[in-house]
Amino acid sequence: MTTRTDPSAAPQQAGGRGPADFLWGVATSAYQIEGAAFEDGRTASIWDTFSRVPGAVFGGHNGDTACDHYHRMPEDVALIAGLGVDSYRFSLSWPRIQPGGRGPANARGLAFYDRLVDRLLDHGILPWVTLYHWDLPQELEDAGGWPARDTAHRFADYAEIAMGALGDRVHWWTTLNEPWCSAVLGYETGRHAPGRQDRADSLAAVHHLLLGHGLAAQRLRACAPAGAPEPPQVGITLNTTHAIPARPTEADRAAARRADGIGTRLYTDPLVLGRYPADVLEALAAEGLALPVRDGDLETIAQPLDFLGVNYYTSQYVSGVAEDGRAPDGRPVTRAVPQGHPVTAMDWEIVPDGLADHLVRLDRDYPGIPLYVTENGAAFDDADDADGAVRDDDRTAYLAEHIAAVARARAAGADVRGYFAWSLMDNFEWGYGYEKRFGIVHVDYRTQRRTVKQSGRWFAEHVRSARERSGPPAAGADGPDGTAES
Ligand code: IFM
Repeated sequence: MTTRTDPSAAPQQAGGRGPADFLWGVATSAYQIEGAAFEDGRTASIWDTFSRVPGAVFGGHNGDTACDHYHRMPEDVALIAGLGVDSYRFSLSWPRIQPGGRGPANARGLAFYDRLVDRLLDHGILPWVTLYHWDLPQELEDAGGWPARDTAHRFADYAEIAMGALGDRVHWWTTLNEPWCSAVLGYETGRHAPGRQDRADSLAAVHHLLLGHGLAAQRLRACAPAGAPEPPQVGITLNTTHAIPARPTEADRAAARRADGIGTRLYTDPLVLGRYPADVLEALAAEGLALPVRDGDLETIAQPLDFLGVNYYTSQYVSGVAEDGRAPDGRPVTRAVPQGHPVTAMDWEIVPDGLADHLVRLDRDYPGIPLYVTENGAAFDDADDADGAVRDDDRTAYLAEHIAAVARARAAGADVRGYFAWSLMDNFEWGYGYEKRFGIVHVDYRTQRRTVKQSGRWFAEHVRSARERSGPPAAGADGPDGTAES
């Protein structure tokens, strides 16, 4: 499946200090950090529009300035270099590169990413590009958005522009980040941009996002510059659902299977196996819903994956029994039942074992595809002390426990090849605005001052010692204070 035979090759291309077989990184996305929303020819994305809808985003916040990364990029790359990680995963802003989502490239927008990639490489940091992290050009939404089939074709054109500009230096390409969020939060619940609420549109969006992935993957491979040292590594990042029966009953097991179907297999099956899961299609049909699949679409979607990116934050415990014991409309019940685990500031239960189990399960059900944890991290209500230092023991423990879970998955045989902390720095957390902080670097939004938190220092030290041990995370990963190395 993968064309990459020497896993250490890419980090070495980037500057020569990659671990033998494990990639450590930090991640961000364009709208969440860049700011400069209307500079150098960038046009509006659906998030520029949505964040101006009264009540849509906490405090009326928006990404106009965000972390001002567009202007502070050199300082931020130095920060990443200081953490000593191998790779930086960032996304490109489609409306910055191709204003309006169609037509020619915007040279000034591309120039920013050109400078970013060069600077990363100068520091020996591997650039890992995500093409789409939710900032659809508003004009494409006005023309129908992801529920419209044409958007998938526009996405492939944009992928070609990006590859043409950066493909001589960028080796790792993620097409989409978390299509579940784009489709479900964007078009069904309306909690994310563009804020629509229509289940049929949401399902059409699922299919067209996956089709867009397939078309873009084909285009990236077809358009890779002839002079590039190796074929590009092309994959996708999913926030698959790790569903666990709340109790060991048949009803709860069936509910977990349904949650897994709609949250995981609806994406992984077409991408890897070239078919949608029959049980999910049947359940949708029972509701009078269907995916708008045309002949040949599934072949397009199932392009070979060089890797699968997995974003993991929590697990979902589910019950198949309604709270009052009844299923009012006769439909099967799939009800989330929190188990009383400690939670993050997002109210997400902290379940590190879920990450280990989920990686093992993906590796078992979709063998032969290298897995990368492309996001993992936590929001907590940080308090800085008088010196501006942030002692985020909670986030540090969260990272340590989840990195240990990755080690357990590897020990159980799962082919996990990298871990990216979400996020490099505090940033615009979508509907929560700047209220929720996920960074391992603190951002003072009044001054734009960056301060590495305790979790960032711990992560840097963990990466350094893991590299000394030759790469993979240790089975008994070190404690949050970095003192208990195995
Ligand atoms: O901040 C987001 C990111 O953009 C996508 N994955 C989840 C993160 C935390 O909610």
